[in-house]
Parts: sequence; structure tokens; C-alpha cells
Amino acid sequence: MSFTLPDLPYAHDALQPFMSRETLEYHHDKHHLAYVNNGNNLLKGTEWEGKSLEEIVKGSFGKNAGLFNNAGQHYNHLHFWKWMKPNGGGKIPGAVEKALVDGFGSVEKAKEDFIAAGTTQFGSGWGWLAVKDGKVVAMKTPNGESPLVHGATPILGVDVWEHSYYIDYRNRRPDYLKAFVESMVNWDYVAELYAAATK
Ligand code: MN3
Repeated sequence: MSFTLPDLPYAHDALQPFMSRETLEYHHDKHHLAYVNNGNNLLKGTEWEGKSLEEIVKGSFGKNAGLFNNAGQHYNHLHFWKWMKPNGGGKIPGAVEKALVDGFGSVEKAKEDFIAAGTTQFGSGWGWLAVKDGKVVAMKTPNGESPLVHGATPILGVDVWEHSYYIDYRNRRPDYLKAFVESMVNWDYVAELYAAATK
């Protein structure tokens, strides 16, 4: 398959004031597009041409750094746009709420550990909630990596590359993460991925 840039599932200004139109114009229209274009060029002539995105991400990890970085970031961003919505945050669907209590002791602790993962990822990368061995855990990964290449299935991820928050939050990454959790997360999409990961 070849990679294509999806449309954002909302208008560029729909996440304001938590994420600006300018951030999404750069992040989606330019950064994600570059991963798509570079990924397509690097995929040509490799053994992964014609494979699914997840197979490309897992297969190229540790074997073809250029392809992996771009395919991994394409995978991460495809989900990232859907992990946010206008008027996000708020009520967590029952099945996910139960899984967070099982995994962390409470929803508050789950949010805290997720924010801590994103805060302590040194340099560019991602913070995650992922299903590992049937339980939801918090993880962090550098650059374009994701739980997918570490034996787990991502159900929520937040981009902590500076391009995701520097226009709106400058160096205040923890404030961006707090706003992400409280005002941007699309928990219905998290629930969809959690159901798929645990069926
Ligand atoms: Mn990004």
C-alpha cells in the first residue's frame, strides 16, 4: 500500500484555544504530509511494498531506519488526529474507565501516569496508554516509535515533539499534556481501540 494524508476529522480551528489553527496547519498539513511523502519514496523497492501499514512499521523497526521513522510517524499521526476532538476530555466510557481502574488503581492515577510519561520523555517522542498482556499501562517512546514495536497495542497517544505544542505552549510541555487530557481527548476513539485490542 502507499501512504496517504487523511483529512483532519475537524476544522483546523476546532481545537482552539487548546491547540491553535496555526499548530494544526503546520503539524497536519506540513509535518504529517512530509512523513507520507518521504515514507512513500523510501517504501519503493523494499520487501514491505504492498504490506499493511502495521506490517511495515513492525517489519522495518531496527532494519530500515529511514522507512521506519516515516512509516512509524505516519501510523502515530493517523491515530493522533482521531485521539482529539472539539470539547474533548470529559466522560470516559465505562469499559475504559474500568480498565484504567484495574491497571492504575484510579482514573486520576492513570491520567497522572500518562502525563508523567509524556513529560519525562527526553526530547522528541510520544506518551502512551497501551494494552500489554491484557492490562492498560503507561509508556513513553522516542521519535517515531510506538507501543506497537514494544509488544503492546496503543489505545491513546500524545505527540510530545515540539512541533505539537511549541506555538501554543512554548516550553510548557506539562501544560500542553494537561490540556490534552482534560480538554482534547476523544475517549470514544480510545474505547474503540481498547475493544479491538482486548477482544
Ligand atoms: Mn507530530
